[in-house]
Amino acid sequence: MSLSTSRIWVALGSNLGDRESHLLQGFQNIVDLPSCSNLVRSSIYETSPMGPSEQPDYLNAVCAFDSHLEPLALLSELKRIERQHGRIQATQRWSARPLDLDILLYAEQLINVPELTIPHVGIAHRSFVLWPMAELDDQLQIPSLGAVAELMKHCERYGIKRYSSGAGSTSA
Ligand code: A4P
Ligand code: MG
Repeated sequence: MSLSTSRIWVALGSNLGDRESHLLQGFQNIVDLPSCSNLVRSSIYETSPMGPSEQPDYLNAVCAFDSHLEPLALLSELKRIERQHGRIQATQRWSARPLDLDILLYAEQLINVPELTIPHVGIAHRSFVLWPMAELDDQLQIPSLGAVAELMKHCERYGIKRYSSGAGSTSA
């Protein structure tokens, strides 16, 4: 029996240590998941911090891939990858971190359980998510929120600038 896959979008963020390496290795860690195919990734962008301002600037990017991992199983795999990158559970919300992995979209699903909200709650207000998503698919529609291109017109920019290109697929 073949398992059906879903198109999944994940955001990556880093503002501690070698930020670019955390993101590049993070893409590879996702490619290496038990079920992941057809991964495409955006360029890497630099943004000033949303939330507490006395922390380093972030590098941010997104990727999209196909997987048959269920949403909560995927979340637990992503948390495992965050820990591999030295992430410790911070007491302060939105504190600096070597690698943050957020599930942005899981196909067309709307999920609202204590551990997981999809689409991710921040999407509509974050340039560092919308810009890289639009780079990969400028026609993308976010379930219940609308077109990425439209959301980009109204969101806070956080001084976003492209840090490095290299959009494309990452091989296993
Ligand atoms: N959770 C619920 N929904 C999701 C989802 N869709 N994906 C739960 C991932 N996790 C989700 O997350 C806290 C809990 O959210 C998880 O245990 C999971 O069950 P966390 O990663 O442990 O903590 P966090 O990241 O500090 O909290 P939060 O509220 O998720 O923060 P965000 O939204 O990740 O924002 N500024 C810039 N420029 N760039 C950034 O990337 N990121 C943050 C953190 C703050 N400022 C930033 C950036
Ligand atoms: Mg997070």
